[in-house]
Amino acid sequence: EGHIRKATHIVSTISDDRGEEPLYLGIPISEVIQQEMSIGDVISLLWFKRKLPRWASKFIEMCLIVAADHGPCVSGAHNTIVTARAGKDLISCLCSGLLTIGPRFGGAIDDAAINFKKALDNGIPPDVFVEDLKRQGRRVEGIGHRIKTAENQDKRVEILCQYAKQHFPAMKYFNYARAVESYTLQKANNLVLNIDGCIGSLLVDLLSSCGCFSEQEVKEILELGALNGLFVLSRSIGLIGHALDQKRMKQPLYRHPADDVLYATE
Ligand code: Q5B
Repeated sequence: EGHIRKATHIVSTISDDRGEEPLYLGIPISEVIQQEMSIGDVISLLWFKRKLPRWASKFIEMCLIVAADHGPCVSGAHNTIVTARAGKDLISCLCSGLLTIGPRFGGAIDDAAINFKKALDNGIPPDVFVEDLKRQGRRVEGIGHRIKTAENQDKRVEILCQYAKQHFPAMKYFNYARAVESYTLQKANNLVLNIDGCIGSLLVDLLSSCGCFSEQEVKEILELGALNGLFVLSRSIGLIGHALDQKRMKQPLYRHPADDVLYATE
């Protein structure tokens, strides 16, 4: 008599821990190590379910490196520092920082990618794209920075752009994002293509030109919100660093100075 298969409550397609060693998309971790696969390759296997070409997984690693930290003053690091100084454990400090990642800070990658792609695919000129969003009362995701300007450019954007120029088969979405930046810079000099917009547009170029994904699959990856995951993963490195830094120095409880608050209650 044949076995009756019990209905399962969970379906999982990326890894398997039942055997002697874990499998990442069917590849035993010993083979991952033996083949000298990189962290970019592991991300590709577990997030995108593909083994990407070396130039592509190297780009993913570069994103992780350049976005790992941006000093103690940004929203995420600030939250982590305050939490560490309140005596909380490492995971709470990390989570507190991560929870600030969103549409204004670090979490604009997917929307930037989706918007730039849609606009270019539909042949919308950059100025029309910007003005359409403005009419809707929306900001251009991937554009604008608190301290970076046309005169004080973001080195991270430059580094990623240089790599893409040397290794990417195509850069049309990045070039479109740059054209949007040229237009927004006419409005204000801090409306630069920021790290989110740079990573977002270049990842659309990467996914569309690496030969591993159909058009539909690229859209699905963007809609899943996968690209913000890169900022989250990368910035976790810096946030953990900030938590350890504060704890190492035994910094006391933080209290914001009252003279830095406008009490507008009367
Ligand atoms: N205006 C980033 O704004 C920021 C506009 C815009 C149209 C825009 C803003 C924004 C879109 C989201 C985005 C990623 C909030 C940023 C990051 C990681 C980081 C962070 C770090 C790191 C900055 C002043 C005037 C207003 C606005 C107009 C501004 N942005 N118009 N499209 N995109 N961007 N986020 O300087 O007429 O006066 O009302 O939301 O891509 O998060 O290092 O700090 O690694 O940690 O605070 O790099 O650009 O300016 O909000 O006072 O606006 O500019 O409508 O116009 P600001 P605001 P008006 S990268």
